[in-house]
Amino acid sequence: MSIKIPAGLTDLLQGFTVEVLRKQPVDLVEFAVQYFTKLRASQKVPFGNERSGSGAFRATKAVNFADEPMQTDSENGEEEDDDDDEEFEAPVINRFTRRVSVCAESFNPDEEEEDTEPRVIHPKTDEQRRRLQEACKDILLFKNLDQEQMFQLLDAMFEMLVKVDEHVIDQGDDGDNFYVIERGTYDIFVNLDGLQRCVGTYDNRGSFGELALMYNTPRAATIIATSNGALWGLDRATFRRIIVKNNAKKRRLYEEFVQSLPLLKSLELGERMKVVDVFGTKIYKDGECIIAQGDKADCFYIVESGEVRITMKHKAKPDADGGMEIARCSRGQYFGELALVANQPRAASAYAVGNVKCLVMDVQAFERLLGPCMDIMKRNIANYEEQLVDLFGTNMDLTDPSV
Ligand code: 1OR
Ligand code: 1OR
Repeated sequence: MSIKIPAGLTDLLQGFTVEVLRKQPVDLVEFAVQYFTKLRASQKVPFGNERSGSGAFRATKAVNFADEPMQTDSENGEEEDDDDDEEFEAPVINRFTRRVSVCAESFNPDEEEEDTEPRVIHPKTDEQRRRLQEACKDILLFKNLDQEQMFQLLDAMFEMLVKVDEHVIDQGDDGDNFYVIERGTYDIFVNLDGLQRCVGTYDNRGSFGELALMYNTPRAATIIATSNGALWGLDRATFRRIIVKNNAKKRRLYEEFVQSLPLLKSLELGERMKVVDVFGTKIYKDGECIIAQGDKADCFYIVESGEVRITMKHKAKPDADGGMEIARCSRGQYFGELALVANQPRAASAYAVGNVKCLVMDVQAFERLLGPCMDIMKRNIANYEEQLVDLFGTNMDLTDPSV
């Protein structure tokens, strides 16, 4: 049997290999995604195009040495957009370049193939369904789903009791389920330089286990129960059919907006798209409290539309009724970072002025994804401290919880 090697393939792979050898990336798949995304964006052929011509890369879908359908999802998901007008297409990552154990299924979030798949249904009592709905009501990944998608998710979820010290997830394993916490506390451990470090906790709320399912990667952290607890599991196939498909839509909707955000300018395109994957949108009515001063913090906010009023009660001005207005945030601006960065209660309150829509991210995603944006945030926090002196005539440290 003879296999035709598409024109340009050797040069393409050679260029990529040289970059890998030069840069020695830790995460090869992520590096490949970034590399080929940039290559496509640049719309030019950097390797030996005088021989192969720019049209050569059209043939990349032929890099299929097997009869099975190709895996096209990736951390960046750009392949999900079928853009035939491109000069050349981003090469499809074939199954020989990926971890075999985690890419058994082929899935294109934009195809309607899910309707032929059998639905997973775990029957539940009314009481279980009520508890499940309560546990899911603040799950950010579920915020942008329509009613039918939500029904299907709830049908597919199953209850799991966990015992203290139980490993719900082990770093490096393949991803089987996504988990929503009904109750219990859980530690997050990550292997950093060969040492297991506790990098965070879940306290009776939230969810985990989405990354391995979204990106076909090994589990990125170990999750251990620190109390007896209860979780709701969602199988990988249903998660991908509903959430990953919805994320492809979210990326298209929000790509332009996240590109325009000054806060995210230190992130690569792929990293910005991961931000889109994990945020949920929340809508607030006029006057609604989004953040209350003194509360424990677990989310970060970016205003998509409307205006947010920030107010502060300060012991230097105890008579200011309901707090003094200290700032306003509008489209593209962020708030709620201070408590997460300084690990302290909310320093101020935030209220909707008219109808407001925010992109909301949980603290774990904030820490995992927004590290490169920390300089901008810290500069802003230093600014708050200066303003504090002007407004309240005090040089009190804003990170002091007694303020
Ligand atoms: P997963 O499918 O990879 C482990 O399985 C889960 O732990 C992961 O999805 C997330 O849902 C959750 N880095 C990676 N995964 C994390 C992190 C995290 N936190 C929670 N998970 N970091 C900690 C941020 C507080 C970054 C550590 C360097
Ligand atoms: P947070 O997590 O503490 C309240 O929740 C948020 O209000 C806070 O993060 C900031 O994102 C936002 N001082 C403190 N927080 C402020 C301020 C501010 N402005 C907005 N926030 N100052 C206003 C400076 C123009 C200084 C205080 C007088």
